[in-house]
Amino acid sequence: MRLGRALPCGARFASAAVALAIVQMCGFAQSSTRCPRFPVGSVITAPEDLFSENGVIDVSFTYQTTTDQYGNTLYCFVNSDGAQSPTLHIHPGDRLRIKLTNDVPAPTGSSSATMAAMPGMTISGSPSSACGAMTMTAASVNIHYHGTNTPPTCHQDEVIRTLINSGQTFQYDVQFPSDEPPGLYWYHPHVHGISEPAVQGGASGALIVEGIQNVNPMVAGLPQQLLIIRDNLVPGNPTPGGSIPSWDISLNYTPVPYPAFTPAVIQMKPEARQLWRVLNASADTIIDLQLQYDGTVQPLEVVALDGVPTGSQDGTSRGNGFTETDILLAPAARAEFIVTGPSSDVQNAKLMTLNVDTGPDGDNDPMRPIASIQANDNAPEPPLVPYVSGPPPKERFEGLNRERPTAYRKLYFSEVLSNPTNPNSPTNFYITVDGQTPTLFSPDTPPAIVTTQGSVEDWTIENRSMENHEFHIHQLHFLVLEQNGVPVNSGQYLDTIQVPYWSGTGPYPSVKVRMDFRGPLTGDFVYHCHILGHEDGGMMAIIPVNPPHRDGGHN
Ligand SMILES: [Cu+2]
Repeated sequence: MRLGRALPCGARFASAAVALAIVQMCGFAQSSTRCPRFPVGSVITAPEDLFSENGVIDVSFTYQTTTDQYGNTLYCFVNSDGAQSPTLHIHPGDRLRIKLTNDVPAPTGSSSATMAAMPGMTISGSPSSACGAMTMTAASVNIHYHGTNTPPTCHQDEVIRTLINSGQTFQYDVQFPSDEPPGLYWYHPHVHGISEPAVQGGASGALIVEGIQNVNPMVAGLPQQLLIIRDNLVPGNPTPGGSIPSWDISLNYTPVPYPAFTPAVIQMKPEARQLWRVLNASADTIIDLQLQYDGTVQPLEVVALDGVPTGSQDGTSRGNGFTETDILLAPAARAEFIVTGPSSDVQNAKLMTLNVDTGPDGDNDPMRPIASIQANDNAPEPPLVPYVSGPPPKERFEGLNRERPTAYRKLYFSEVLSNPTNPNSPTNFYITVDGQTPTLFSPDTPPAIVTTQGSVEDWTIENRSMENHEFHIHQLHFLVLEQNGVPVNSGQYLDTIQVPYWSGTGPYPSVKVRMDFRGPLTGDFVYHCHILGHEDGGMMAIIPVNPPHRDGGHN
């Protein structure tokens, strides 16, 4: 259910209170040079690549905003040489230093006071518990390093208490572990209540942990294309249904808008083999990728999902690929796969998303093209994946499948109208431990689950609502054990997984996953639905992971 409201400045929010605060601040300075987007039908280009040197990436970002010609609010991260959303190439063990300055204008009028009055919008307790600013505004920002196994501490991957307000500068210094699986990750704002408009505005970029060729050598030396799908409001805000999507999508900032859905263009040398690294950086849109040449479905040789090389965690440290004809990508999910480009004879080669059945209360994510692929002898050669440079790295999740769980838990997604007698009232979204009372997210709510570093926990997550939800937890990847009670033997680790909608009768759809708290990280991990409208609407919670000496037993 998406009962957000269309606002004059183009934003849409699940929470009426947030909408009220935002509507009072519409009127950002407009500039055509900020957050530029490519014309419809453009040949895509890759973002700028930044590489670590001597184990460090040191970059300055400004967070900017503008309004596009359709009235939609755009956001972007821009580095000091003017590049938008550069791709950050990290080696395991590196440090990522981002000096982030918030150049989004301060909200005007009383919106700051309005937000400060809302639950969860101020950092309670002493100033020492805050990280940056104490009070959230409609211009607040922070950065989440999605999928990375980095610490949830201030100045690293902390999203609950980190607020960087208009005019403020904040130094990130994120330490990547030496056993981070090599693959595709990403960064995006994560301020609860306004994460959906920030991500739909386009403030997101890719993080690549280097070294996939040492795990899955089949990709060594292949040209690689980075493909980033984002979503945004449909201009004019037509009622979704049929071919009218709930959200438009874009590819590498080239819009693919309703109603014509003119695709972006990918140029390739004829029949070239390439590694496609696809990030669904949508806030809300579920994608089901398929590649078709003149109507014939093409094989996709999957080599990594959510940054973890496929087949790499079975004790051999060697990955292997498998072939799919379509790949479901939840918002935030990544898939890396090998494709063979069309020959010159192919008339109509297209990358598309198939229709996704999100449930009776879900968004409309219809079938539509994303890109047309043009075979062209003169197509520029994308950068190559490096050649194999060493043995596969140590497995991060070694032996997890053989561990005996220290706890079994059941959680569920649910949602209700905030005013059950008014179908147009905003929806309250919950993620709840079975047996407890559903509660909207607040950083000050006592946690429903506390655990201890070293634990291994099996969580069953049910969907008791009539739309899909996408479970995500920070700081770790989980092993997928079961879907709807049926064992999954892929041995795959993910950081985001879809739990399909409940039809209204019969058992609740579910997934069972194994959580690995054996790593060195402690602190407050958060878990939530990665449909960001749902997260902003309350579907998030904290699990404190305590060091063993503070809590001798498992909880
Ligand atoms: Cu959801």
